Amino acid sequence: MNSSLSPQPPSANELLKLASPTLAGTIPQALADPQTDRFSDDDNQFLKFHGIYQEDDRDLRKTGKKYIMMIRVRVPGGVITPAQYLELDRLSEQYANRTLRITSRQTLQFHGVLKSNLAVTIREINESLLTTLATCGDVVRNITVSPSPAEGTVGAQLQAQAHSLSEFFSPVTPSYHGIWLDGKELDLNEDFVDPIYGKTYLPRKFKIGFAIPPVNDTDVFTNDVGLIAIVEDGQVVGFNFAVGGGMGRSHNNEATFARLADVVGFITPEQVEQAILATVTIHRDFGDRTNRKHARLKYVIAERGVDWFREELERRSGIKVLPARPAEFTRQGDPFGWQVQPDGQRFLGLFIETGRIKDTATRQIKTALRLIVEQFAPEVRFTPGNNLIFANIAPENVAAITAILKEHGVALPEQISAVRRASTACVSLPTCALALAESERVFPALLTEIECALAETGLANTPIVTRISGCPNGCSRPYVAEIGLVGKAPGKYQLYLGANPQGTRLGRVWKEVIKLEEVAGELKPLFARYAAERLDGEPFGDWVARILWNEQPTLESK
Ligand code: SRM
Ligand code: SF4
Repeated sequence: MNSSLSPQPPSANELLKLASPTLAGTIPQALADPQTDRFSDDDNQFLKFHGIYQEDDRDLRKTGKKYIMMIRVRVPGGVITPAQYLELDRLSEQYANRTLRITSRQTLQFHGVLKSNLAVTIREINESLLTTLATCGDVVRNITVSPSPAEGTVGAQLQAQAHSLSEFFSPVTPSYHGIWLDGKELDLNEDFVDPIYGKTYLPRKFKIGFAIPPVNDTDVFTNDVGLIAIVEDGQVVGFNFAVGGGMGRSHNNEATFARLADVVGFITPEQVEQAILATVTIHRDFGDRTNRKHARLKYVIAERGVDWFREELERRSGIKVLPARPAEFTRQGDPFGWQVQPDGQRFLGLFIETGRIKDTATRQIKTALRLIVEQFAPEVRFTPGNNLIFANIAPENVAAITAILKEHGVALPEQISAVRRASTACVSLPTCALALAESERVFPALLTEIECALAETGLANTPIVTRISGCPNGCSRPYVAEIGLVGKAPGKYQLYLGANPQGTRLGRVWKEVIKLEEVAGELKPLFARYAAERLDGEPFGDWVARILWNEQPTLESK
């Protein structure tokens, strides 16, 4: 099935990229036309490279399709300044649906931006020294890094490396600046060739993540390239280099599957850029350009093998990959509550339900966060668990910040159950065009039912990584959750069990179809057995793998 042998014609996206390698399409013309509230389907493909998705509110379809845009900001490593946070907050009020959505790759999304407000929003994002370029599309996406300020200099080293890689892999097309920032007449030169990506860019998206053992907070093995930091005497001496991870699959298509990255070997920090460049070009040259469902690097690795990949990487980069160093993960998950940084300052890990920063009648979290940033100017960090960290806070400000949160009805992490804190949901309805079932909107209530089932079986406050996605693309990474729900149809899900809490094992299908209202009832007897049969300290996912998988050896990781 590889591209070079395949008799299939290139996919429609490949022809589009070939025809407009600057990625401009006819976006400038559509933007200048006030008569239309939308872009053409072809331009929609180009918009993605600029960080924009054309969507509609699916709840309102019956009254006629009204187009709205989602904008994704690039935030390598998830860290922004207080001034940038306040500006993004302001833009969300002025041009979007008054919410900010923290994503599972540590970025921020605006939802509900009208076409008429698109250019001004993008321009003002750039004026705050952030960009939206390459947060979507067939290029290197936002790079994830362990967000905990407790990592000190090691964390800072990785942040710096992520920023430099993000620059290095940024497409050089002049169209982003031309369309959104300069408003200049564009030279839509069909001969334009990106120096890394070539004329047709990558066959598909490409994701890079860093993790610092023992915490796998970025789900490092779900990336196309995962870099596992090896730390000696408080310094990063190199990385175990892993390739070929990815979550996306399709229902009833066995040729598509979730996959964890394989560790290829050890490289030094100085070799990282060249090793990833070689990997990106391997994806560029060997990825499937005929079938977008088979186009991720993971399929190249699955079909050609790690040894082939290592040889190809060494040939292209001149790097001699050394044997992997010992590195062990003990858990996924974000840091919560007040904690001390290595420099003595404080940080606060806040739980943001489903990553959505918004005010409600009972909880004004958006206002509270704004007030805290205005008054105390903490650094703001977004986590891969869709949560938020305030960093670099003077110890004397802890009480005042805690008081602001309380005044606005924001629960502190210690008031939230362990299962809820370990849980994530993808965006799904109403904005996601690919959603088959609800996710973000139904998850809080489902978690309440799961909390009850845990309490009734004597397991109150047990941390079980639970994730839901509205379709098999797996944007919340449900296949590495101890309990994973994957949307199949309205109200119906696949139920996955048995991944481990450190994110190094995929779950297996326990129920091919389950209704949302049946999920807690299905889990409760399993919780009861787990409570009775678990070994000392054994997590739920490990008990499932030890007991249930042996009882039902037919269960498969699909
Ligand atoms: Fe995703 C597509 C949201 C992380 C796998 N994802 C989408 C789109 C853009 C739908 C679309 O193409 O029309 C969703 C936008 C909905 C909306 O209204 O906001 C969407 N993905 C998200 C976010 C916002 C989910 C979240 O709850 O945080 C995450 C944004 C991350 C970011 O800031 O860049 C997000 N998506 C992921 C992840 C997790 C990760 O990267 O760690 C995955 C699984 C890992 C992987 O890539 O394999 C993921 N998203 C997909 C896929 C399947 C790709 C595949 O290989 O098959 C799609 C569909 C596609 O690309 O065609 C997709
Ligand atoms: Fe949309 Fe599916 Fe991703 Fe959820 S998992 S945001 S439904 S593409």
